[in-house]
Amino acid sequence: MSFKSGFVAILGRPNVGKSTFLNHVMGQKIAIMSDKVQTTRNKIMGIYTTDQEQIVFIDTPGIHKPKTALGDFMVESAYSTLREVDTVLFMISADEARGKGDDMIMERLKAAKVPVILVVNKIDKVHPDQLLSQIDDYRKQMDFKEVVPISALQGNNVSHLVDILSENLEEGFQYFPADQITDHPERFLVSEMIREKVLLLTREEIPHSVAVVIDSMKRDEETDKIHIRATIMVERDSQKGIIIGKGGSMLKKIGSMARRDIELMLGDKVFLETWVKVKKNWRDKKLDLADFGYNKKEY
Ligand SMILES: Nc1nc2c(ncn2[C@@H]2O[C@H](COP(=O)(O)OP(=O)(O)OP(=O)(O)O)[C@@H](O)[C@H]2O)c(=O)[nH]1
Ligand SMILES: [Mg+2]
Repeated sequence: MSFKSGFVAILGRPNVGKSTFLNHVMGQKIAIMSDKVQTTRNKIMGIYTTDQEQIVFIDTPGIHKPKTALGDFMVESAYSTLREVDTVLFMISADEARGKGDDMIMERLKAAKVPVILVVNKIDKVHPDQLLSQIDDYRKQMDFKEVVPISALQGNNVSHLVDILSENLEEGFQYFPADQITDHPERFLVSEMIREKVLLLTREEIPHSVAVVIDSMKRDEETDKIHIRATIMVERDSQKGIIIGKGGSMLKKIGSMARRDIELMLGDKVFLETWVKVKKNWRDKKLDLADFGYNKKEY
């Protein structure tokens, strides 16, 4: 049998569960997840390979009305996938009614003329009757190739969705080696895991104001551990105080939680050192954005 492959983008509003879905399919954490909106900031590939096929999933930042240059970057990078993929998974949340944001996304999807599968996620949160009326409502808005209800968190119907994608793949190359799971370097995943812990442990504007930069990452021959130095960037002095916490307690917590995840990912012992720095309004400064990995060249 010949090899099949294809590119699939996962698009939708923030917080609907796009990254949770990607991680479930991949069986490991590639994209960080949180209960805050706008968690994902870059396109992230999850490369799913079997003997007969390769599906390249592209997780994207949640589409929202941008208020900063970072927001512009995020939304544009999400939409840029429309030029690169064979199929779009348009993900919505079963417990949220259709809103203006969803309508706007559907307008863009219609214009892109790419096959779209409506994925209704978080079905564990609603009664089946509510699900049916929501699907009815969406079907009236545009023509979907398929409609698939899932729970990315519990895994319900996720493999069925992957089967549907498999059936629709065309003959094609194996674009990436079978053991490659993502397009980002380890350093990116490490910085994201640190940012995930900040998202988990802080509230309000802090999650949005934080970027993480890896200053260095190398094996220390003496201790035989990977020594990582990372800087957590914030936008204001007050935020720096919160991230450091009383007597450094918050930073310690962020560091030890992140270290555990990083060790799991790298399969190695890690020594993680973190600093906190203020970069005023970095989310609106093009140069800072590029420095922190939010570079237009990325899409
Ligand atoms: N109950 C329930 N919660 C879910 C499900 N899928 C995701 N979640 C939760 O929804 C929240 C958002 O998940 P993410 O995967 O970060 O969402 P996202 O769409 O990638 O969000 P952005 O990156 O901000 O666009 C997290 O708290 C998840 O645990 C699901 O199937 N059921
Ligand atoms: Mg995400």
